[in-house]
Amino acid sequence: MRLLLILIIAEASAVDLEWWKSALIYQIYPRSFKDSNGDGTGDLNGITEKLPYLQETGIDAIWLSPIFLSPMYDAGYDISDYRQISPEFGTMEDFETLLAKAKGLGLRVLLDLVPNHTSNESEWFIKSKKGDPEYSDYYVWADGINTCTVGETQPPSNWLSEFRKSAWEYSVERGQFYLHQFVIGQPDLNYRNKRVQEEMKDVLRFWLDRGISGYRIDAVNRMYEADPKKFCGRYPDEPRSGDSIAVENDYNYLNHIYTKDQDETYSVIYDWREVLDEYTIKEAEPKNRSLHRPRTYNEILRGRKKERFYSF
Ligand SMILES: [Ca+2]
Ligand SMILES: [Ca+2]
Repeated sequence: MRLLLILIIAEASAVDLEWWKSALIYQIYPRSFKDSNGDGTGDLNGITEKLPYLQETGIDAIWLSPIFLSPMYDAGYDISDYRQISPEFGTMEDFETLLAKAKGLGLRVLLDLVPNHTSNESEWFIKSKKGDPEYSDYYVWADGINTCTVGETQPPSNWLSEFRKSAWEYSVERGQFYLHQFVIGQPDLNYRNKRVQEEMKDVLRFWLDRGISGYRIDAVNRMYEADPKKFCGRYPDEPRSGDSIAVENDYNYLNHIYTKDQDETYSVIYDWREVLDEYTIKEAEPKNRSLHRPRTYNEILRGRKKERFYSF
């Protein structure tokens, strides 16, 4: 199961700073929620139409499953541009209308952030595949392992995709393998590249600037993999899980000690917390500007400190 996380900004008054502690958050899957123009696909205007009804139900916020530009190989969790809305859902203007109406009704809007991977149709990935120096290191690329058989190259490690078989896909264009923890069309971003970290913080700000109240974050525990520098320059094989039901190539066949829950994830989450705090501080009264931060993300996961991160 993917580990999920929600980052939320606290807002103006002392009461509002605590809103997320007791908020009822309703998830909407836009494609099937409400089709406003009869083309068979749910859309933003359909959600906007239903906002008064949603308010009547007593919820405090809505969380929209991904609405971004995507070829939809994985229901929109394969994003080709984090800053654009998929035309099947509507336009930026439609989104701004939704936000304004929600605000008028006292409903907050959270968006789904999918930071682990983009779509392979992302401009970043297309440039990375070509070896563009600016984007070359945006994704997890690695050389294959040469075997005794002439011309045969094996993937860099035995890692498996969530959807079975190797998590590595060979790119003829680049002459290397790229990692995809999910489908082949979802190349994993490389968070060991500081530029990728900054890029994603800009994405966070892009939607916060438009007035959303926070993010639900998808597959956050897959953001980092083991650092090859600690393994003689190689990505280490994962051990067998011992799962008696799993067969070779099944995701559960291996124990994912090198592709999940890596400690480096916590520092990125703290960086994102700071981005959200920038917005909280902007909106808070001076008396509320002292914001408490939990000491470690580990503590939050253990439930010792349940501040502004939720995992479930
Ligand atoms: Ca529609
Ligand atoms: Ca990853």
